[in-house]
Amino acid sequence: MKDQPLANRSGSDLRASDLAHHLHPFTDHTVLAAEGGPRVITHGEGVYLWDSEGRRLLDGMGGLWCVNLGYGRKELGEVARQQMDQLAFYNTFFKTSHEPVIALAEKLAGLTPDGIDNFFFANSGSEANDTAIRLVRTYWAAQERPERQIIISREYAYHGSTLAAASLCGLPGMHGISGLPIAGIAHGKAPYAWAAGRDLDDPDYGREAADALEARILELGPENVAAFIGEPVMGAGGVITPPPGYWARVQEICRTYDILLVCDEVICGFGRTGRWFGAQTFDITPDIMCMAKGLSSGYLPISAVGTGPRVTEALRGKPGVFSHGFTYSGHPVAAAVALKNIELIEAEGVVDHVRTVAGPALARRLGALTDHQLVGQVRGVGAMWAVELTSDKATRAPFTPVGSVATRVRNLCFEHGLATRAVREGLVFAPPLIINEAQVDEMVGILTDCLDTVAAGL
Ligand code: PXG
Repeated sequence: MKDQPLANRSGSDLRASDLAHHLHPFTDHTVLAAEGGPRVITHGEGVYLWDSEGRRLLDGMGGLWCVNLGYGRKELGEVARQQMDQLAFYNTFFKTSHEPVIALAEKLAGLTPDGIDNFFFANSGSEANDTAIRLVRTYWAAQERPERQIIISREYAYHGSTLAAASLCGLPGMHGISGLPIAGIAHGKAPYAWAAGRDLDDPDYGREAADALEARILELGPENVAAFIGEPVMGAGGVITPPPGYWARVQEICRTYDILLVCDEVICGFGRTGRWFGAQTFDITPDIMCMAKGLSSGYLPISAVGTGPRVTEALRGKPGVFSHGFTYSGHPVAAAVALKNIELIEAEGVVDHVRTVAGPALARRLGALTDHQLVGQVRGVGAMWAVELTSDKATRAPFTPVGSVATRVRNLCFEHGLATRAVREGLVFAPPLIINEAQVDEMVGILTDCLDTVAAGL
Protein backbone atom coordinates (compact mmCIF):
# COMPACT_ATOMS: atom_id res chain seq x y z
CA MET A 1 0.00 0.00 0.00
CA LYS A 2 2.83 2.41 0.85
CA ASP A 3 4.25 2.25 -2.69
CA GLN A 4 1.08 3.24 -4.50
CA PRO A 5 1.10 6.74 -6.00
CA LEU A 6 -1.36 8.99 -4.17
CA ALA A 7 -3.48 9.66 -7.24
CA ASN A 8 -4.43 6.00 -7.58
CA ARG A 9 -5.67 5.53 -4.05
CA SER A 10 -9.26 5.82 -2.96
CA GLY A 11 -10.37 8.28 -0.31
CA SER A 12 -11.14 5.53 2.19
CA ASP A 13 -7.74 3.94 1.61
CA LEU A 14 -6.04 7.29 2.23
CA ARG A 15 -8.07 7.88 5.39
CA ALA A 16 -7.16 4.45 6.73
CA SER A 17 -3.47 5.03 6.07
CA ASP A 18 -3.65 8.47 7.69
CA LEU A 19 -5.23 6.95 10.80
CA ALA A 20 -2.54 4.29 10.92
CA HIS A 21 0.52 6.54 10.58
CA HIS A 22 -0.15 10.26 10.86
CA LEU A 23 -0.21 12.26 14.10
CA HIS A 24 -2.11 15.53 13.59
CA PRO A 25 -1.63 18.95 15.21
CA PHE A 26 -4.37 20.24 17.58
CA THR A 27 -6.43 17.06 17.15
CA ASP A 28 -8.20 14.63 19.47
CA HIS A 29 -7.08 11.41 17.84
CA THR A 30 -9.86 9.39 19.45
CA VAL A 31 -12.47 11.63 17.81
CA LEU A 32 -10.62 11.46 14.49
CA ALA A 33 -10.60 7.66 14.66
CA ALA A 34 -14.28 7.49 15.68
CA GLU A 35 -15.15 9.58 12.63
CA GLY A 36 -13.21 7.25 10.33
CA GLY A 37 -10.24 9.54 9.67
CA PRO A 38 -9.69 12.98 8.19
CA ARG A 39 -11.16 14.59 5.13
CA VAL A 40 -8.43 14.37 2.47
CA ILE A 41 -7.95 17.56 0.47
CA THR A 42 -6.66 16.92 -3.04
CA HIS A 43 -6.41 20.26 -4.84
CA GLY A 44 -7.27 23.93 -4.82
CA GLU A 45 -8.04 26.71 -7.28
CA GLY A 46 -8.75 30.32 -6.36
CA VAL A 47 -10.92 30.30 -3.22
CA TYR A 48 -12.00 26.67 -3.66
CA LEU A 49 -10.70 23.31 -2.42
CA TRP A 50 -11.66 19.79 -3.48
CA ASP A 51 -11.54 16.60 -1.40
CA SER A 52 -10.92 12.96 -2.28
CA GLU A 53 -14.68 12.40 -2.69
CA GLY A 54 -14.80 15.11 -5.35
CA ARG A 55 -16.68 17.53 -3.08
CA ARG A 56 -15.96 21.26 -3.49
CA LEU A 57 -15.40 23.54 -0.51
CA LEU A 58 -15.26 27.33 -0.45
CA ASP A 59 -12.25 27.95 1.78
CA GLY A 60 -13.52 30.45 4.34
CA MET A 61 -10.25 30.14 6.29
CA GLY A 62 -7.63 30.69 3.55
CA GLY A 63 -5.97 27.39 4.49
CA LEU A 64 -5.22 28.54 8.05
CA TRP A 65 -5.38 32.35 7.75
CA CYS A 66 -2.60 32.25 5.16
CA VAL A 67 -3.49 31.55 1.51
CA ASN A 68 -3.93 35.26 0.80
CA LEU A 69 -3.48 34.97 -2.96
CA GLY A 70 -5.68 31.87 -3.28
CA TYR A 71 -4.78 28.44 -4.61
CA GLY A 72 -3.23 27.35 -7.88
CA ARG A 73 -0.99 30.31 -8.68
CA LYS A 74 1.40 28.81 -11.23
CA GLU A 75 3.79 31.78 -11.05
CA LEU A 76 4.79 30.79 -7.52
CA GLY A 77 5.58 27.23 -8.55
CA GLU A 78 7.60 28.48 -11.51
CA VAL A 79 9.70 30.76 -9.33
CA ALA A 80 10.30 27.89 -6.87
CA ARG A 81 11.39 25.61 -9.72
CA GLN A 82 13.80 28.22 -11.15
CA GLN A 83 15.30 28.92 -7.74
CA MET A 84 15.73 25.20 -7.01
CA ASP A 85 17.61 24.80 -10.27
CA GLN A 86 19.80 27.81 -9.58
CA LEU A 87 20.50 27.39 -5.84
CA ALA A 88 18.23 25.07 -3.88
CA PHE A 89 19.84 25.88 -0.57
CA TYR A 90 22.56 27.80 1.08
CA ASN A 91 22.63 29.10 4.64
CA THR A 92 22.77 32.73 5.75
CA PHE A 93 25.03 32.08 8.77
CA PHE A 94 28.78 32.75 8.85
CA LYS A 95 28.95 35.87 6.68
CA THR A 96 27.12 34.48 3.63
CA SER A 97 23.97 35.57 1.83
CA HIS A 98 22.17 35.07 -1.48
CA GLU A 99 20.09 37.09 -3.90
CA PRO A 100 16.55 35.95 -2.96
CA VAL A 101 16.93 36.80 0.73
CA ILE A 102 18.61 40.14 -0.04
CA ALA A 103 15.80 41.06 -2.44
CA LEU A 104 13.11 39.99 0.02
CA ALA A 105 14.57 41.97 2.94
CA GLU A 106 14.86 45.05 0.71
CA LYS A 107 11.27 44.60 -0.47
CA LEU A 108 9.91 44.22 3.07
CA ALA A 109 11.73 47.39 4.18
CA GLY A 110 9.71 49.30 1.57
CA LEU A 111 6.34 47.87 2.70
CA THR A 112 6.57 47.84 6.49
CA PRO A 113 5.98 50.95 8.64
CA ASP A 114 8.74 53.59 8.71
CA GLY A 115 11.67 52.55 10.84
CA ILE A 116 11.17 48.78 10.37
CA ASP A 117 14.08 48.35 7.97
CA ASN A 118 15.88 45.14 9.00
CA PHE A 119 14.64 41.56 8.88
CA PHE A 120 15.57 38.25 10.45
CA PHE A 121 14.15 35.16 8.76
CA ALA A 122 12.72 31.91 10.14
CA ASN A 123 10.23 29.25 9.04
CA SER A 124 7.06 29.73 11.07
CA GLY A 125 5.17 32.25 13.13
CA SER A 126 6.19 30.42 16.29
CA GLU A 127 9.86 30.73 15.40
CA ALA A 128 9.34 34.41 14.57
CA ASN A 129 7.91 35.01 18.04
CA ASP A 130 10.71 33.02 19.69
CA THR A 131 13.09 35.26 17.76
CA ALA A 132 11.23 38.35 19.01
CA ILE A 133 11.72 37.18 22.61
CA ARG A 134 15.46 36.73 21.95
CA LEU A 135 15.64 40.19 20.39
CA VAL A 136 13.84 41.79 23.33
CA ARG A 137 16.25 40.14 25.78
CA THR A 138 19.23 41.14 23.60
CA TYR A 139 17.99 44.72 23.52
CA TRP A 140 17.73 45.05 27.29
CA ALA A 141 21.06 43.30 27.82
CA ALA A 142 22.63 45.87 25.49
CA GLN A 143 21.08 48.64 27.62
CA GLU A 144 22.63 46.97 30.67
CA ARG A 145 19.16 46.52 32.09
CA PRO A 146 18.96 42.70 32.22
CA GLU A 147 16.34 42.86 35.00
CA ARG A 148 13.84 43.93 32.34
CA GLN A 149 12.76 40.35 31.65
CA ILE A 150 8.98 40.25 31.58
CA ILE A 151 7.08 40.19 28.30
CA ILE A 152 3.39 40.95 28.71
CA SER A 153 0.94 39.17 26.43
CA ARG A 154 -2.87 38.94 26.69
CA GLU A 155 -5.69 36.52 27.38
CA TYR A 156 -6.98 34.99 24.11
CA ALA A 157 -3.66 35.68 22.36
CA TYR A 158 -2.26 33.06 19.98
CA HIS A 159 1.45 33.37 19.26
CA GLY A 160 2.40 29.81 18.32
CA SER A 161 3.26 26.38 19.59
CA THR A 162 6.98 26.20 20.38
CA LEU A 163 7.51 26.26 24.14
CA ALA A 164 8.29 29.98 24.19
CA ALA A 165 5.56 31.02 21.74
CA ALA A 166 3.04 28.77 23.53
CA SER A 167 4.01 30.54 26.74
CA LEU A 168 2.97 33.83 25.12
CA CYS A 169 -0.45 32.37 24.26
CA GLY A 170 -3.39 33.34 26.40
CA LEU A 171 -5.65 30.48 25.36
CA PRO A 172 -6.67 27.70 27.71
CA GLY A 173 -5.01 24.49 26.67
CA MET A 174 -1.76 26.02 25.48
CA HIS A 175 -0.16 25.80 28.93
CA GLY A 176 -1.23 22.24 29.66
CA ILE A 177 2.34 20.98 29.56
CA SER A 178 3.91 21.43 32.98
CA GLY A 179 6.56 24.13 33.06
CA LEU A 180 4.60 26.54 30.86
CA PRO A 181 4.51 29.42 30.67
CA ILE A 182 8.29 29.73 30.81
CA ALA A 183 9.72 32.32 33.21
CA GLY A 184 9.42 35.96 32.25
CA ILE A 185 6.01 35.86 30.57
CA ALA A 186 2.95 37.53 32.08
CA HIS A 187 -0.59 37.92 30.76
CA GLY A 188 -3.02 40.81 30.89
CA LYS A 189 -6.57 41.46 29.69
CA ALA A 190 -7.70 41.38 26.07
CA PRO A 191 -9.86 44.19 24.66
CA TYR A 192 -12.79 41.80 24.21
CA ALA A 193 -15.85 44.05 24.09
CA TRP A 194 -18.35 41.19 23.64
CA ALA A 195 -17.22 39.38 26.81
CA ALA A 196 -16.98 42.66 28.74
CA GLY A 197 -20.59 43.51 27.83
CA ARG A 198 -19.49 46.62 25.91
CA ASP A 199 -20.24 48.01 22.46
CA LEU A 200 -17.71 47.51 19.69
CA ASP A 201 -17.43 51.24 18.99
CA ASP A 202 -17.25 52.44 22.62
CA PRO A 203 -14.19 54.73 22.95
CA ASP A 204 -14.41 54.59 26.76
CA TYR A 205 -13.91 50.86 26.55
CA GLY A 206 -10.88 51.36 24.25
CA ARG A 207 -9.28 53.48 26.92
CA GLU A 208 -10.25 51.21 29.80
CA ALA A 209 -8.98 48.09 28.03
CA ALA A 210 -5.63 49.79 27.39
CA ASP A 211 -5.45 51.15 30.94
CA ALA A 212 -5.65 47.54 32.14
CA LEU A 213 -2.21 47.12 30.58
CA GLU A 214 -0.88 50.03 32.61
CA ALA A 215 -2.31 48.50 35.78
CA ARG A 216 -0.59 45.20 34.94
CA ILE A 217 2.74 46.98 34.32
CA LEU A 218 2.50 48.74 37.68
CA GLU A 219 1.65 45.46 39.39
CA LEU A 220 4.72 43.75 37.88
CA GLY A 221 6.96 46.79 38.43
CA PRO A 222 7.77 48.83 35.31
CA GLU A 223 11.49 48.31 35.94
CA ASN A 224 10.97 44.56 35.33
CA VAL A 225 8.91 44.81 32.16
CA ALA A 226 10.74 44.37 28.84
CA ALA A 227 8.00 44.36 26.21
CA PHE A 228 4.33 44.10 25.34
CA ILE A 229 3.33 41.77 22.51
CA GLY A 230 -0.01 41.91 20.70
CA GLU A 231 -1.73 40.95 17.48
CA PRO A 232 -3.21 44.15 15.96
CA VAL A 233 -6.46 42.14 15.66
CA MET A 234 -6.46 38.93 17.72
CA GLY A 235 -6.97 36.09 15.24
CA ALA A 236 -7.15 32.54 16.56
CA GLY A 237 -8.57 33.90 19.84
CA GLY A 238 -11.73 34.72 17.89
CA VAL A 239 -11.06 37.79 15.70
CA ILE A 240 -11.10 40.20 18.63
CA THR A 241 -10.98 43.68 17.08
CA PRO A 242 -9.46 46.52 19.11
CA PRO A 243 -11.98 49.10 20.36
CA PRO A 244 -11.45 52.73 19.23
CA GLY A 245 -8.42 54.39 20.78
CA TYR A 246 -7.04 51.13 22.20
CA TRP A 247 -3.78 51.01 20.24
CA ALA A 248 -3.10 54.75 20.59
CA ARG A 249 -3.36 54.45 24.37
CA VAL A 250 -1.32 51.19 24.48
CA GLN A 251 1.46 52.96 22.60
CA GLU A 252 1.33 55.91 24.97
CA ILE A 253 1.66 53.50 27.91
CA CYS A 254 4.60 51.66 26.32
CA ARG A 255 6.35 54.99 25.76
CA THR A 256 5.66 56.20 29.31
CA TYR A 257 7.29 53.12 30.86
CA ASP A 258 9.90 52.69 28.12
CA ILE A 259 8.59 49.26 27.13
CA LEU A 260 9.25 47.70 23.71
CA LEU A 261 6.19 47.09 21.54
CA VAL A 262 6.07 43.85 19.54
CA CYS A 263 3.36 43.47 16.88
CA ASP A 264 2.51 39.91 15.94
CA GLU A 265 1.42 40.40 12.32
CA VAL A 266 1.41 36.69 11.49
CA ILE A 267 -2.30 36.86 10.56
CA CYS A 268 -2.78 40.60 10.04
CA GLY A 269 0.15 41.06 7.64
CA PHE A 270 0.06 41.15 3.84
CA GLY A 271 -3.32 42.71 3.27
CA ARG A 272 -5.57 40.85 5.71
CA THR A 273 -6.81 44.06 7.40
CA GLY A 274 -7.03 46.09 4.17
CA ARG A 275 -3.56 47.62 4.42
CA TRP A 276 -0.23 45.87 4.06
CA PHE A 277 0.03 45.49 7.83
CA GLY A 278 -2.28 45.74 10.82
CA ALA A 279 0.20 48.29 12.19
CA GLN A 280 -0.83 50.62 9.35
CA THR A 281 -4.56 49.99 9.81
CA PHE A 282 -4.33 50.86 13.51
CA ASP A 283 -1.51 53.42 13.29
CA ILE A 284 0.94 51.43 15.39
CA THR A 285 4.71 52.07 15.40
CA PRO A 286 6.19 48.82 16.67
CA ASP A 287 9.76 48.16 17.74
CA ILE A 288 9.53 44.58 16.46
CA MET A 289 7.15 43.07 13.91
CA CYS A 290 6.62 39.32 13.36
CA MET A 291 5.20 38.01 10.10
CA ALA A 292 4.61 34.61 8.47
CA LYS A 293 1.53 33.05 6.78
CA GLY A 294 0.60 35.65 4.10
CA LEU A 295 4.30 36.43 3.53
CA SER A 296 4.31 33.50 1.09
CA SER A 297 0.51 33.01 0.94
CA GLY A 298 1.35 29.69 2.59
CA TYR A 299 2.99 28.32 -0.58
CA LEU A 300 6.18 27.61 1.37
CA PRO A 301 7.01 27.97 5.07
CA ILE A 302 8.78 31.25 5.79
CA SER A 303 8.57 33.92 8.48
CA ALA A 304 10.31 37.20 9.22
CA VAL A 305 10.94 39.50 12.14
CA GLY A 306 11.33 43.19 11.36
CA THR A 307 13.22 45.48 13.73
CA GLY A 308 12.93 49.21 14.34
CA PRO A 309 15.84 51.55 15.11
CA ARG A 310 16.20 50.79 18.83
CA VAL A 311 16.42 47.03 18.39
CA THR A 312 18.47 47.24 15.19
CA GLU A 313 21.00 49.46 16.95
CA ALA A 314 21.32 46.96 19.83
CA LEU A 315 22.33 44.29 17.29
CA ARG A 316 24.34 46.35 14.84
CA GLY A 317 25.93 48.85 17.21
CA LYS A 318 27.57 46.44 19.66
CA PRO A 319 30.11 43.69 19.16
CA GLY A 320 28.99 40.17 20.10
CA VAL A 321 27.29 37.28 18.34
CA PHE A 322 23.48 37.07 18.20
CA SER A 323 23.38 33.35 19.01
CA HIS A 324 20.13 32.48 17.32
CA GLY A 325 19.07 31.14 13.93
CA PHE A 326 17.71 28.23 11.96
CA THR A 327 19.27 26.15 9.20
CA TYR A 328 16.56 27.45 6.90
CA SER A 329 16.64 31.12 7.99
CA GLY A 330 16.10 32.96 4.70
CA HIS A 331 15.79 29.74 2.66
CA PRO A 332 16.41 30.80 -0.95
CA VAL A 333 13.41 28.98 -2.46
CA ALA A 334 11.00 30.19 0.23
CA ALA A 335 12.41 33.74 -0.07
CA ALA A 336 12.01 33.72 -3.86
CA VAL A 337 8.41 32.51 -3.54
CA ALA A 338 7.64 35.12 -0.86
CA LEU A 339 9.04 37.88 -3.05
CA LYS A 340 6.97 36.75 -6.05
CA ASN A 341 3.89 36.48 -3.82
CA ILE A 342 4.38 40.09 -2.71
CA GLU A 343 4.92 41.23 -6.29
CA LEU A 344 1.67 39.54 -7.35
CA ILE A 345 -0.26 41.08 -4.43
CA GLU A 346 1.08 44.46 -5.53
CA ALA A 347 0.55 44.02 -9.27
CA GLU A 348 -3.02 42.79 -8.80
CA GLY A 349 -4.00 45.44 -6.28
CA VAL A 350 -5.03 42.78 -3.76
CA VAL A 351 -4.65 45.03 -0.71
CA ASP A 352 -6.90 47.69 -2.30
CA HIS A 353 -9.33 44.91 -3.25
CA VAL A 354 -9.63 43.95 0.43
CA ARG A 355 -10.15 47.56 1.50
CA THR A 356 -12.62 48.56 -1.19
CA VAL A 357 -14.37 45.38 -2.38
CA ALA A 358 -13.94 42.18 -0.34
CA GLY A 359 -13.86 43.88 3.09
CA PRO A 360 -17.00 45.98 2.53
CA ALA A 361 -18.82 42.95 1.00
CA LEU A 362 -17.93 40.81 4.04
CA ALA A 363 -18.97 43.63 6.39
CA ARG A 364 -22.31 44.05 4.61
CA ARG A 365 -23.24 40.40 4.14
CA LEU A 366 -21.96 39.07 7.48
CA GLY A 367 -23.16 42.21 9.26
CA ALA A 368 -26.72 41.46 8.14
CA LEU A 369 -26.57 38.26 10.21
CA THR A 370 -26.75 40.35 13.39
CA ASP A 371 -30.55 39.99 13.09
CA HIS A 372 -30.36 36.19 13.11
CA GLN A 373 -31.76 34.62 16.29
CA LEU A 374 -28.48 32.80 17.04
CA VAL A 375 -26.14 35.71 16.35
CA GLY A 376 -25.04 38.10 19.09
CA GLN A 377 -22.33 40.07 17.36
CA VAL A 378 -20.54 40.32 14.02
CA ARG A 379 -17.11 41.94 14.11
CA GLY A 380 -14.07 42.19 11.92
CA VAL A 381 -11.94 44.28 9.62
CA GLY A 382 -10.83 43.72 6.03
CA ALA A 383 -10.96 39.98 5.41
CA MET A 384 -10.99 38.67 9.00
CA TRP A 385 -14.37 38.29 10.67
CA ALA A 386 -16.14 36.60 13.57
CA VAL A 387 -19.82 35.76 14.01
CA GLU A 388 -20.39 35.33 17.74
CA LEU A 389 -23.38 33.15 18.68
CA THR A 390 -25.44 33.49 21.82
CA SER A 391 -28.35 31.79 23.55
CA ASP A 392 -29.57 35.17 24.82
CA LYS A 393 -28.89 38.43 23.03
CA ALA A 394 -29.57 40.49 26.18
CA THR A 395 -27.22 38.67 28.57
CA ARG A 396 -24.77 37.51 25.86
CA ALA A 397 -24.80 34.03 27.41
CA PRO A 398 -23.17 31.27 25.36
CA PHE A 399 -24.85 27.89 24.89
CA THR A 400 -24.14 24.98 27.22
CA PRO A 401 -21.72 23.40 26.86
CA VAL A 402 -19.87 26.42 25.46
CA GLY A 403 -19.09 25.95 21.79
CA SER A 404 -21.60 23.18 21.20
CA VAL A 405 -23.76 25.20 18.82
CA ALA A 406 -20.86 26.84 16.98
CA THR A 407 -19.32 23.41 16.45
CA ARG A 408 -22.60 22.11 15.05
CA VAL A 409 -22.80 25.05 12.64
CA ARG A 410 -19.17 24.52 11.65
CA ASN A 411 -19.70 20.83 10.91
CA LEU A 412 -22.82 21.56 8.88
CA CYS A 413 -20.97 24.26 6.90
CA PHE A 414 -18.31 21.71 5.92
CA GLU A 415 -21.04 19.30 4.78
CA HIS A 416 -22.57 22.07 2.68
CA GLY A 417 -19.34 23.17 1.04
CA LEU A 418 -17.87 25.87 3.31
CA ALA A 419 -14.67 25.51 5.34
CA THR A 420 -14.86 27.60 8.51
CA ARG A 421 -13.59 27.38 12.07
CA ALA A 422 -15.39 27.45 15.41
CA VAL A 423 -13.78 29.45 18.23
CA ARG A 424 -15.64 29.15 21.53
CA GLU A 425 -19.23 30.12 20.59
CA GLY A 426 -18.27 31.85 17.35
CA LEU A 427 -17.45 31.14 13.73
CA VAL A 428 -14.41 32.83 12.23
CA PHE A 429 -13.66 33.69 8.61
CA ALA A 430 -10.43 34.61 6.84
CA PRO A 431 -10.93 33.70 3.18
CA PRO A 432 -8.28 34.19 0.49
CA LEU A 433 -8.02 37.96 -0.07
CA ILE A 434 -8.93 37.57 -3.74
CA ILE A 435 -12.49 36.52 -2.84
CA ASN A 436 -15.03 38.37 -5.03
CA GLU A 437 -18.50 39.63 -4.15
CA ALA A 438 -20.32 36.64 -5.65
CA GLN A 439 -18.13 34.31 -3.60
CA VAL A 440 -18.81 36.34 -0.45
CA ASP A 441 -22.53 35.93 -1.23
CA GLU A 442 -22.05 32.19 -1.67
CA MET A 443 -20.07 31.94 1.59
CA VAL A 444 -22.59 33.87 3.67
CA GLY A 445 -25.48 32.06 1.94
CA ILE A 446 -24.17 28.66 3.07
CA LEU A 447 -23.51 30.00 6.56
CA THR A 448 -27.04 31.45 6.80
CA ASP A 449 -28.66 28.17 5.70
CA CYS A 450 -26.60 26.27 8.29
CA LEU A 451 -27.48 28.76 11.06
CA ASP A 452 -31.18 28.36 10.12
CA THR A 453 -30.95 24.56 10.20
CA VAL A 454 -29.19 24.50 13.57
CA ALA A 455 -31.59 27.11 15.03
CA ALA A 456 -34.57 25.01 13.90
CA GLY A 457 -33.13 21.96 15.67
CA LEU A 458 -32.54 23.66 19.05
N1 PXG B 1 1.12 34.28 15.66
C1 PXG B 1 -0.16 34.33 15.27
C2 PXG B 1 -0.91 35.61 15.42
C3 PXG B 1 -0.76 33.20 14.70
O1 PXG B 1 -2.04 33.26 14.31
C4 PXG B 1 1.31 32.01 15.01
C5 PXG B 1 1.86 33.16 15.54
C6 PXG B 1 2.18 30.79 14.90
O2 PXG B 1 2.50 30.53 13.60
P1 PXG B 1 2.96 29.07 13.14
O3 PXG B 1 3.41 29.29 11.73
O4 PXG B 1 4.08 28.66 14.02
O5 PXG B 1 1.77 28.17 13.28
C7 PXG B 1 -0.01 32.02 14.56
C8 PXG B 1 -0.60 30.76 13.97
C9 PXG B 1 -6.24 28.36 14.47
C10 PXG B 1 -4.76 28.37 14.27
O6 PXG B 1 -6.74 27.32 14.89
C11 PXG B 1 -4.07 29.55 14.11
C12 PXG B 1 -2.69 29.51 13.96
C13 PXG B 1 -2.02 28.29 13.95
C14 PXG B 1 -2.74 27.11 14.10
C15 PXG B 1 -4.11 27.13 14.27
O7 PXG B 1 -6.91 29.37 14.22
N2 PXG B 1 -2.00 30.70 13.88
